[in-house]
Amino acid sequence: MVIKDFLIREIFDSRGQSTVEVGISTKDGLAFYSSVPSGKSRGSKEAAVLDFKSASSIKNIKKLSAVKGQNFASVKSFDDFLLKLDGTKNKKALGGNVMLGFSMSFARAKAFEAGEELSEFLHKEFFKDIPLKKEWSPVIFSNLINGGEHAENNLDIQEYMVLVDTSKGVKNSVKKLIYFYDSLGDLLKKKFRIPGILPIGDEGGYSLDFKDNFEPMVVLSDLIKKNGLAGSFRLGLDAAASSFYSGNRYIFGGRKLTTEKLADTYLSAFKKFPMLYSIEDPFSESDPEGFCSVLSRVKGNMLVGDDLTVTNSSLVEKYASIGAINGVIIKPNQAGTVSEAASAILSARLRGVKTVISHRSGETEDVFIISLGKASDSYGLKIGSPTRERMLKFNELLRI
Ligand code: 2PG
Ligand code: MG
Repeated sequence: MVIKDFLIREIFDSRGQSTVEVGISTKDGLAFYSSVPSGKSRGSKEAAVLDFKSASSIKNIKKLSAVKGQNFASVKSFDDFLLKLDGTKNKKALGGNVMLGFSMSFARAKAFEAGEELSEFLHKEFFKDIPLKKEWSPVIFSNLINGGEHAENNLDIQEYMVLVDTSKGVKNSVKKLIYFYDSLGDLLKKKFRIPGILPIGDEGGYSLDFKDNFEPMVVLSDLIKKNGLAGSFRLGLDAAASSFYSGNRYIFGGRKLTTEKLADTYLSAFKKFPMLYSIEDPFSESDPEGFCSVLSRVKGNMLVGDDLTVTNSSLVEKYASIGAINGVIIKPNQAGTVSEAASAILSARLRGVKTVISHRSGETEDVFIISLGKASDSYGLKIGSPTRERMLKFNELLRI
Protein backbone atom coordinates (compact mmCIF):
# COMPACT_ATOMS: atom_id res chain seq x y z
CA MET A 1 0.00 0.00 0.00
CA VAL A 2 1.54 3.27 -1.13
CA ILE A 3 0.39 6.60 0.35
CA LYS A 4 0.22 9.26 -2.33
CA ASP A 5 -0.66 12.24 -0.19
CA PHE A 6 -2.13 13.22 3.16
CA LEU A 7 -3.83 16.07 4.98
CA ILE A 8 -4.27 17.07 8.60
CA ARG A 9 -7.48 18.98 9.18
CA GLU A 10 -8.79 20.74 12.27
CA ILE A 11 -12.20 19.54 13.41
CA PHE A 12 -14.04 19.91 16.74
CA ASP A 13 -14.93 17.24 19.26
CA SER A 14 -18.17 16.78 21.20
CA ARG A 15 -17.06 19.47 23.67
CA GLY A 16 -16.45 21.87 20.78
CA GLN A 17 -12.72 21.64 21.28
CA SER A 18 -10.16 21.47 18.55
CA THR A 19 -8.90 18.07 17.45
CA VAL A 20 -7.44 16.55 14.30
CA GLU A 21 -8.67 14.52 11.39
CA VAL A 22 -6.10 12.82 9.18
CA GLY A 23 -6.79 11.88 5.57
CA ILE A 24 -4.54 9.80 3.36
CA SER A 25 -4.91 9.19 -0.35
CA THR A 26 -3.69 6.25 -2.39
CA LYS A 27 -2.45 6.13 -5.95
CA ASP A 28 -5.86 4.81 -7.08
CA GLY A 29 -7.34 8.16 -6.12
CA LEU A 30 -9.07 6.88 -2.99
CA ALA A 31 -9.05 8.73 0.32
CA PHE A 32 -9.46 7.45 3.89
CA TYR A 33 -10.16 9.65 6.90
CA SER A 34 -9.94 9.16 10.65
CA SER A 35 -10.40 11.53 13.53
CA VAL A 36 -9.02 11.46 17.03
CA PRO A 37 -10.96 11.97 20.29
CA SER A 38 -9.69 13.83 23.36
CA GLY A 39 -9.62 12.91 27.03
CA LYS A 40 -10.11 15.24 29.99
CA SER A 41 -9.04 12.95 32.84
CA ARG A 42 -5.80 11.84 31.27
CA GLY A 43 -3.11 9.51 32.52
CA SER A 44 0.29 11.16 32.82
CA LYS A 45 1.90 8.55 30.56
CA GLU A 46 -0.50 8.93 27.64
CA ALA A 47 0.91 9.72 24.20
CA ALA A 48 1.45 13.46 23.72
CA VAL A 49 -1.26 15.49 22.02
CA LEU A 50 -0.24 18.28 19.64
CA ASP A 51 -2.59 21.19 19.11
CA PHE A 52 -3.68 21.71 15.52
CA LYS A 53 -1.23 24.55 14.90
CA SER A 54 1.80 22.48 15.87
CA ALA A 55 0.36 19.34 14.27
CA SER A 56 0.05 21.09 10.92
CA SER A 57 3.21 23.21 11.15
CA ILE A 58 5.49 23.30 8.12
CA LYS A 59 8.09 21.41 10.15
CA ASN A 60 5.69 18.60 11.03
CA ILE A 61 4.26 18.30 7.54
CA LYS A 62 7.77 18.14 6.10
CA LYS A 63 8.70 15.35 8.50
CA LEU A 64 5.49 13.43 7.85
CA SER A 65 5.99 13.72 4.09
CA ALA A 66 8.45 10.84 4.44
CA VAL A 67 5.44 8.48 4.38
CA LYS A 68 4.62 9.49 0.81
CA GLY A 69 5.56 7.09 -1.96
CA GLN A 70 6.70 4.35 0.40
CA ASN A 71 5.26 0.88 0.32
CA PHE A 72 4.11 -0.51 3.66
CA ALA A 73 3.07 -4.14 3.83
CA SER A 74 1.27 -4.01 7.16
CA VAL A 75 -0.17 -1.61 9.73
CA LYS A 76 2.63 -2.65 12.06
CA SER A 77 5.34 -1.73 9.54
CA PHE A 78 3.61 1.60 8.88
CA ASP A 79 3.33 2.33 12.61
CA ASP A 80 6.96 1.36 13.18
CA PHE A 81 7.93 3.82 10.48
CA LEU A 82 5.95 6.57 12.23
CA LEU A 83 7.53 5.69 15.57
CA LYS A 84 10.99 6.03 14.09
CA LEU A 85 10.07 9.27 12.39
CA ASP A 86 8.83 10.65 15.70
CA GLY A 87 11.83 9.40 17.62
CA THR A 88 10.62 10.50 21.09
CA LYS A 89 9.44 8.47 24.03
CA ASN A 90 5.97 9.96 24.30
CA LYS A 91 5.35 10.94 20.64
CA LYS A 92 5.76 14.62 21.33
CA ALA A 93 7.48 15.34 18.01
CA LEU A 94 4.76 14.23 15.58
CA GLY A 95 1.96 14.11 18.17
CA GLY A 96 0.33 10.88 19.33
CA ASN A 97 -2.99 12.23 18.08
CA VAL A 98 -1.58 12.86 14.60
CA MET A 99 0.12 9.47 14.51
CA LEU A 100 -3.07 7.68 15.52
CA GLY A 101 -5.00 9.52 12.79
CA PHE A 102 -2.47 8.27 10.24
CA SER A 103 -2.42 4.79 11.69
CA MET A 104 -6.22 4.37 11.62
CA SER A 105 -6.51 5.80 8.11
CA PHE A 106 -3.77 3.47 6.90
CA ALA A 107 -5.59 0.49 8.45
CA ARG A 108 -8.80 1.59 6.70
CA ALA A 109 -6.96 1.87 3.38
CA LYS A 110 -5.43 -1.58 3.81
CA ALA A 111 -8.78 -3.11 4.71
CA PHE A 112 -10.28 -1.59 1.59
CA GLU A 113 -7.42 -2.90 -0.53
CA ALA A 114 -7.98 -6.38 0.89
CA GLY A 115 -11.72 -6.09 0.24
CA GLU A 116 -12.42 -6.77 3.92
CA GLU A 117 -14.52 -5.22 6.65
CA LEU A 118 -12.31 -3.22 9.02
CA SER A 119 -12.96 -5.66 11.87
CA GLU A 120 -12.09 -8.63 9.67
CA PHE A 121 -8.92 -6.94 8.50
CA LEU A 122 -7.81 -5.95 12.02
CA HIS A 123 -8.50 -9.46 13.16
CA LYS A 124 -6.20 -10.96 10.51
CA GLU A 125 -3.58 -8.33 11.08
CA PHE A 126 -3.36 -8.57 14.88
CA PHE A 127 -5.60 -11.18 16.48
CA LYS A 128 -5.41 -14.29 14.30
CA ASP A 129 -5.30 -16.63 17.30
CA ILE A 130 -8.57 -15.30 18.70
CA PRO A 131 -11.71 -16.76 17.09
CA LEU A 132 -13.63 -14.04 15.22
CA LYS A 133 -17.30 -14.25 16.17
CA LYS A 134 -19.96 -13.44 13.61
CA GLU A 135 -21.80 -11.32 16.12
CA TRP A 136 -19.74 -9.65 18.82
CA SER A 137 -21.75 -9.29 22.02
CA PRO A 138 -19.68 -7.18 24.38
CA VAL A 139 -20.79 -6.05 27.81
CA ILE A 140 -21.74 -2.41 27.19
CA PHE A 141 -20.35 -0.06 29.83
CA SER A 142 -22.75 2.87 29.70
CA ASN A 143 -22.10 5.89 31.85
CA LEU A 144 -25.50 7.19 33.03
CA ILE A 145 -24.57 9.54 35.85
CA ASN A 146 -21.57 11.81 35.37
CA GLY A 147 -19.37 13.35 38.04
CA GLY A 148 -15.73 14.26 38.61
CA GLU A 149 -14.09 16.24 35.84
CA HIS A 150 -16.89 15.37 33.41
CA ALA A 151 -19.64 17.24 35.23
CA GLU A 152 -20.35 20.31 37.30
CA ASN A 153 -21.75 18.67 40.40
CA ASN A 154 -20.64 17.41 43.82
CA LEU A 155 -19.76 13.82 42.84
CA ASP A 156 -16.10 12.84 43.19
CA ILE A 157 -16.61 9.63 41.24
CA GLN A 158 -16.45 10.37 37.53
CA GLU A 159 -18.74 7.71 36.11
CA TYR A 160 -21.68 5.63 37.34
CA MET A 161 -22.19 2.99 34.69
CA VAL A 162 -24.64 0.23 33.96
CA LEU A 163 -23.02 -2.86 32.49
CA VAL A 164 -25.37 -4.39 29.97
CA ASP A 165 -25.08 -8.03 28.99
CA THR A 166 -25.76 -8.27 25.26
CA SER A 167 -25.38 -12.02 24.83
CA LYS A 168 -29.09 -12.45 24.13
CA GLY A 169 -29.01 -9.95 21.27
CA VAL A 170 -27.26 -6.63 20.88
CA LYS A 171 -30.16 -4.66 19.43
CA ASN A 172 -32.62 -5.67 22.08
CA SER A 173 -30.10 -4.88 24.80
CA VAL A 174 -29.45 -1.42 23.35
CA LYS A 175 -33.22 -0.82 23.26
CA LYS A 176 -33.48 -1.82 26.93
CA LEU A 177 -30.63 0.51 27.77
CA ILE A 178 -32.28 3.44 25.97
CA TYR A 179 -35.50 2.77 27.86
CA PHE A 180 -33.57 2.54 31.12
CA TYR A 181 -31.72 5.81 30.44
CA ASP A 182 -35.03 7.58 29.77
CA SER A 183 -36.73 6.16 32.86
CA LEU A 184 -33.73 7.17 34.97
CA GLY A 185 -34.17 10.70 33.62
CA ASP A 186 -37.87 10.68 34.58
CA LEU A 187 -37.07 9.39 38.03
CA LEU A 188 -34.37 12.01 38.64
CA LYS A 189 -36.66 14.79 37.44
CA LYS A 190 -39.23 13.75 40.03
CA LYS A 191 -36.71 13.16 42.79
CA PHE A 192 -35.01 16.51 42.33
CA ARG A 193 -38.17 18.36 41.23
CA ILE A 194 -36.64 19.55 37.97
CA PRO A 195 -39.36 20.62 35.54
CA GLY A 196 -37.28 21.01 32.36
CA ILE A 197 -34.34 19.29 30.78
CA LEU A 198 -31.89 17.62 33.15
CA PRO A 199 -28.31 18.86 33.11
CA ILE A 200 -25.95 16.34 31.56
CA GLY A 201 -22.20 15.79 31.68
CA ASP A 202 -19.59 15.22 28.98
CA GLU A 203 -20.61 11.65 28.17
CA GLY A 204 -24.37 12.17 28.15
CA GLY A 205 -24.99 10.97 31.71
CA TYR A 206 -27.15 13.03 34.08
CA SER A 207 -25.31 15.55 36.21
CA LEU A 208 -26.89 16.53 39.53
CA ASP A 209 -25.80 17.09 43.13
CA PHE A 210 -26.39 13.96 45.18
CA LYS A 211 -26.43 13.39 48.95
CA ASP A 212 -23.12 11.59 48.74
CA ASN A 213 -20.89 9.66 46.31
CA PHE A 214 -22.94 6.49 46.70
CA GLU A 215 -26.49 7.80 46.40
CA PRO A 216 -26.41 7.33 42.60
CA MET A 217 -25.70 3.64 43.25
CA VAL A 218 -28.83 3.36 45.36
CA VAL A 219 -30.89 5.03 42.63
CA LEU A 220 -29.46 2.83 39.88
CA SER A 221 -29.75 -0.43 41.86
CA ASP A 222 -33.39 0.29 42.76
CA LEU A 223 -34.30 1.15 39.19
CA ILE A 224 -32.63 -1.98 37.80
CA LYS A 225 -34.68 -4.05 40.24
CA LYS A 226 -37.87 -2.16 39.56
CA ASN A 227 -37.50 -2.69 35.81
CA GLY A 228 -36.79 -6.41 36.26
CA LEU A 229 -33.33 -6.06 34.71
CA ALA A 230 -31.26 -7.60 37.49
CA GLY A 231 -30.35 -10.56 35.28
CA SER A 232 -28.81 -8.52 32.49
CA PHE A 233 -27.73 -5.20 34.07
CA ARG A 234 -24.91 -4.78 36.57
CA LEU A 235 -23.15 -1.67 37.85
CA GLY A 236 -19.69 -0.25 37.36
CA LEU A 237 -17.81 2.84 38.48
CA ASP A 238 -14.96 4.83 37.04
CA ALA A 239 -13.58 6.65 40.05
CA ALA A 240 -10.82 8.31 37.96
CA ALA A 241 -9.20 8.68 41.37
CA SER A 242 -6.11 10.54 40.16
CA SER A 243 -8.44 13.53 39.90
CA PHE A 244 -9.15 13.59 43.66
CA TYR A 245 -5.72 12.52 44.88
CA SER A 246 -3.51 15.14 46.42
CA GLY A 247 -0.65 14.95 48.90
CA ASN A 248 -0.99 11.18 49.45
CA ARG A 249 -4.65 11.54 50.39
CA TYR A 250 -7.94 11.15 48.56
CA ILE A 251 -10.33 14.08 48.91
CA PHE A 252 -13.49 12.00 48.83
CA GLY A 253 -16.92 13.07 50.04
CA GLY A 254 -15.41 16.13 51.70
CA ARG A 255 -12.97 14.04 53.77
CA LYS A 256 -9.28 13.30 53.41
CA LEU A 257 -8.87 9.53 53.11
CA THR A 258 -5.76 7.37 53.21
CA THR A 259 -5.36 4.57 50.67
CA GLU A 260 -6.50 2.08 53.32
CA LYS A 261 -9.63 4.05 54.19
CA LEU A 262 -10.57 4.41 50.53
CA ALA A 263 -9.97 0.68 50.04
CA ASP A 264 -12.37 -0.02 52.93
CA THR A 265 -14.92 2.31 51.34
CA TYR A 266 -14.81 0.33 48.08
CA LEU A 267 -14.95 -3.02 49.88
CA SER A 268 -18.06 -1.97 51.75
CA ALA A 269 -19.59 -0.68 48.51
CA PHE A 270 -19.07 -4.12 46.94
CA LYS A 271 -20.90 -5.60 49.96
CA LYS A 272 -23.68 -3.05 50.08
CA PHE A 273 -24.37 -3.11 46.33
CA PRO A 274 -24.26 -6.71 45.10
CA MET A 275 -24.85 -5.42 41.56
CA LEU A 276 -21.57 -3.52 41.64
CA TYR A 277 -19.20 -5.53 39.49
CA SER A 278 -16.31 -3.29 38.42
CA ILE A 279 -14.35 -0.24 39.52
CA GLU A 280 -12.04 1.54 37.12
CA ASP A 281 -9.11 3.58 38.44
CA PRO A 282 -10.22 3.20 42.07
CA PHE A 283 -6.90 4.73 43.11
CA SER A 284 -4.49 7.20 41.64
CA GLU A 285 -2.12 6.06 38.90
CA SER A 286 0.71 6.58 41.38
CA ASP A 287 -0.89 4.28 43.96
CA PRO A 288 -0.91 0.73 42.52
CA GLU A 289 -0.73 -0.68 46.07
CA GLY A 290 -4.29 0.53 46.55
CA PHE A 291 -5.43 -1.50 43.54
CA CYS A 292 -3.64 -4.60 44.88
CA SER A 293 -5.12 -4.27 48.35
CA VAL A 294 -8.68 -4.25 47.00
CA LEU A 295 -8.22 -6.86 44.28
CA SER A 296 -6.71 -9.32 46.75
CA ARG A 297 -9.78 -9.00 48.95
CA VAL A 298 -12.58 -9.39 46.41
CA LYS A 299 -13.84 -12.42 44.55
CA GLY A 300 -15.48 -12.23 41.17
CA ASN A 301 -15.19 -8.46 40.83
CA MET A 302 -13.23 -6.50 38.30
CA LEU A 303 -10.66 -3.79 38.98
CA VAL A 304 -9.85 -1.92 35.83
CA GLY A 305 -6.75 0.06 34.94
CA ASP A 306 -7.08 3.17 32.79
CA ASP A 307 -4.80 6.08 33.83
CA LEU A 308 -2.72 3.36 35.47
CA THR A 309 -2.11 1.39 32.30
CA VAL A 310 -2.68 3.93 29.47
CA THR A 311 -3.07 1.22 26.78
CA ASN A 312 0.60 0.30 27.11
CA SER A 313 1.52 -3.38 26.84
CA SER A 314 4.41 -3.17 29.35
CA LEU A 315 2.29 -1.37 31.94
CA VAL A 316 -0.53 -3.89 31.44
CA GLU A 317 2.00 -6.66 32.01
CA LYS A 318 3.49 -4.93 35.04
CA TYR A 319 0.21 -4.26 36.82
CA ALA A 320 -1.36 -7.57 35.91
CA SER A 321 1.66 -9.41 37.28
CA ILE A 322 1.53 -7.69 40.68
CA GLY A 323 -2.20 -8.35 41.00
CA ALA A 324 -3.33 -4.73 40.65
CA ILE A 325 -5.82 -5.28 37.82
CA ASN A 326 -7.92 -7.97 36.20
CA GLY A 327 -9.49 -5.63 33.64
CA VAL A 328 -8.08 -2.91 31.44
CA ILE A 329 -9.36 0.03 29.44
CA ILE A 330 -8.09 0.24 25.87
CA LYS A 331 -8.06 3.70 24.29
CA PRO A 332 -6.09 3.86 21.05
CA ASN A 333 -5.26 7.53 21.53
CA GLN A 334 -3.54 6.80 24.84
CA ALA A 335 -1.16 4.61 22.85
CA GLY A 336 -0.88 6.70 19.67
CA THR A 337 -0.89 3.92 17.06
CA VAL A 338 -3.25 1.07 16.22
CA SER A 339 -0.54 -1.59 16.56
CA GLU A 340 0.45 -0.45 20.04
CA ALA A 341 -3.20 -0.52 21.11
CA ALA A 342 -3.45 -4.04 19.65
CA SER A 343 -0.35 -5.14 21.52
CA ALA A 344 -1.80 -3.83 24.80
CA ILE A 345 -4.90 -5.95 24.11
CA LEU A 346 -2.78 -9.03 23.44
CA SER A 347 -0.69 -8.38 26.53
CA ALA A 348 -3.89 -8.28 28.60
CA ARG A 349 -5.36 -11.43 27.05
CA LEU A 350 -2.17 -13.34 27.66
CA ARG A 351 -2.54 -12.63 31.37
CA GLY A 352 -6.25 -13.25 31.64
CA VAL A 353 -7.02 -9.53 31.97
CA LYS A 354 -10.35 -8.53 30.45
CA THR A 355 -10.20 -5.77 27.84
CA VAL A 356 -12.74 -2.95 27.62
CA ILE A 357 -12.46 -0.86 24.46
CA SER A 358 -13.28 2.73 25.29
CA HIS A 359 -14.26 6.09 23.87
CA ARG A 360 -12.96 9.40 25.29
CA SER A 361 -15.01 12.09 26.97
CA GLY A 362 -14.42 14.40 23.99
CA GLU A 363 -15.60 12.31 21.03
CA THR A 364 -15.71 12.59 17.26
CA GLU A 365 -17.83 10.75 14.72
CA ASP A 366 -15.08 8.18 14.22
CA VAL A 367 -16.26 4.67 15.07
CA PHE A 368 -12.97 2.80 14.59
CA ILE A 369 -12.96 1.45 18.17
CA ILE A 370 -16.04 -0.67 17.50
CA SER A 371 -14.21 -2.66 14.83
CA LEU A 372 -11.17 -2.96 17.07
CA GLY A 373 -13.38 -4.38 19.80
CA LYS A 374 -14.95 -6.93 17.49
CA ALA A 375 -11.60 -7.91 15.94
CA SER A 376 -10.16 -8.66 19.39
CA ASP A 377 -13.39 -10.14 20.78
CA SER A 378 -12.99 -7.79 23.71
CA TYR A 379 -15.00 -8.34 26.85
CA GLY A 380 -16.45 -4.86 27.07
CA LEU A 381 -17.24 -1.70 25.16
CA LYS A 382 -17.39 1.63 26.99
CA ILE A 383 -19.28 4.20 24.94
CA GLY A 384 -21.23 6.53 27.24
CA SER A 385 -24.97 7.11 27.49
CA PRO A 386 -27.25 6.14 24.63
CA THR A 387 -27.80 9.72 23.52
CA ARG A 388 -26.51 12.54 21.31
CA GLU A 389 -23.07 12.05 19.69
CA ARG A 390 -22.53 8.85 21.73
CA MET A 391 -25.28 7.19 19.69
CA LEU A 392 -22.90 6.90 16.72
CA LYS A 393 -20.91 4.17 18.45
CA PHE A 394 -24.06 2.28 19.45
CA ASN A 395 -25.26 2.38 15.84
CA GLU A 396 -21.93 1.12 14.52
CA LEU A 397 -22.14 -1.75 16.99
CA LEU A 398 -25.53 -2.64 15.50
CA ARG A 399 -24.07 -2.43 11.99
CA ILE A 400 -21.13 -4.74 12.53
C1 2PG B 1 -12.13 7.74 31.27
C2 2PG B 1 -12.50 8.54 30.05
C3 2PG B 1 -13.65 8.02 29.25
P1 2PG B 1 -11.50 10.81 29.55
O1 2PG B 1 -11.63 8.28 32.25
O2 2PG B 1 -12.25 6.53 31.27
O3 2PG B 1 -14.79 7.75 29.99
O4 2PG B 1 -12.56 9.89 30.28
O5 2PG B 1 -11.63 10.59 28.08
O6 2PG B 1 -11.82 12.22 29.99
O7 2PG B 1 -10.15 10.38 30.03
MG1 MG C 1 -11.27 6.05 33.13
